[in-house]
Amino acid sequence: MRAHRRMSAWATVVLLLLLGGCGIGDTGGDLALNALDPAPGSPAVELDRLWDLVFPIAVGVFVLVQTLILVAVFRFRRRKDDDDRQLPKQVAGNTRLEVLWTIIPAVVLVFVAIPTVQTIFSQNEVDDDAMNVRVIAKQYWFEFEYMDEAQGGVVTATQLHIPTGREVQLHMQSVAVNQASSYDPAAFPDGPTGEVAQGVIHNFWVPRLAGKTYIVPGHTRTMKLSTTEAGLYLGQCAEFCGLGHPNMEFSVLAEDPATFDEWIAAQADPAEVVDEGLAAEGQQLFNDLTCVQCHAIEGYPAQGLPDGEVVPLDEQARIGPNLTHFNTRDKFAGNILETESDDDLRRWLENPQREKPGAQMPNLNLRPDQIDALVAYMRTLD
Ligand code: HEC
Ligand SMILES: [Cu+2]
Repeated sequence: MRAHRRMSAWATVVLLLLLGGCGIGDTGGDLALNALDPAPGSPAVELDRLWDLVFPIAVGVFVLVQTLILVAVFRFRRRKDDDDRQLPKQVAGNTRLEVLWTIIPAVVLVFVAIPTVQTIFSQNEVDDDAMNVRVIAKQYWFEFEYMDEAQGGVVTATQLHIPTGREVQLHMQSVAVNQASSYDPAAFPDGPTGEVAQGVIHNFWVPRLAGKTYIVPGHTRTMKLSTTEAGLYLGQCAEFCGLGHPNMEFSVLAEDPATFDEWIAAQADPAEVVDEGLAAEGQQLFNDLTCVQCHAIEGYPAQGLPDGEVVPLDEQARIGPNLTHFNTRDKFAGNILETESDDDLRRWLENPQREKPGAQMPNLNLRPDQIDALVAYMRTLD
């Protein structure tokens, strides 16, 4: 009786775990990190098709094998009246059986392997007119740099904009956060170098758009993204990369090409210089409190230069995100805080590690009045 009760307790636990799995994918509505709900026209569609083929086969094999094991265990178990000294009937060397159970799995494996290998290759086939974007994985956020002339070298963080209906080729690299303040592509040939201080391994994953790709230090890893459906697609670093890993999120915003071009044009504009008020104080503090040593703001009135002269973007610091158009991303600090919220921004400036454990921005022990001025200045960065 007691064994019976223990069995049902275990059965309940297993059932609850299984049912828990059913919730995954539904919890985030349309934005869920759900590889089984691929965006139309994305590489993830092919992966989903492969899943639809392989998963039922795998389940079939699993059920068949487990059933045969259970049948054998129960049918041939030791019975009370069994003679202990007598061996069971020996059946080794049945040629027909052995040929069958070699050929059938081989056929199943070949049937699965052909579309799998085809898919692996087609995942990396890119149109000639694909748009090229460099993805720089840092601890713990992603930087995106548009590489083609048409996009004018725009640099942004955490939210990658892509046009619908066009393939995007990502060139992904990992960089230690305190390195490469101004980024040098020549330092990244397609192979291990050992010369540049590298970052750690990250993994770029936007489940509804494409498979996972490791970003391995010292290499440039490529990956294809595309979709025909405008929308916001969530992404997550899928490899443990340090303390901030669970908060290393990002998003891909797919927009129709006209909207995308407008966005690019706006991103290429420098920030406006502020002349008066609290925001102007913040603009000055941005220099005095060392923010400029880690963050770029295109058009920022640099100290010590003749009036009206600015430091070009590619000579500015790239340790933290480019803040030139900070207000245009919906979230910041690795997609965990709301850009719109003054409260979130204040809390970030007060103590970055409290908001995002492991964050590589130091706590600068800012006074509340300094934070007021900095927030006022940040709000001009549209
Ligand atoms: C030592 C380098 C360093 C200094 C100095 C620094 N930051 Fe940062 N900052 C970072 C890094 C790195 C991040 C990214 C952290 C993350 O998301 O994990 C960041 C993130 C931010 C963000 C969020 C940006 C985004 O889009 O995610 C803001 C805003 C910001 N810093 C403002 C400031 C201000 C204002 C100052 C000066 C008071 C400052 N930072 C000083 C390194 C620095
Ligand atoms: Cu990571």
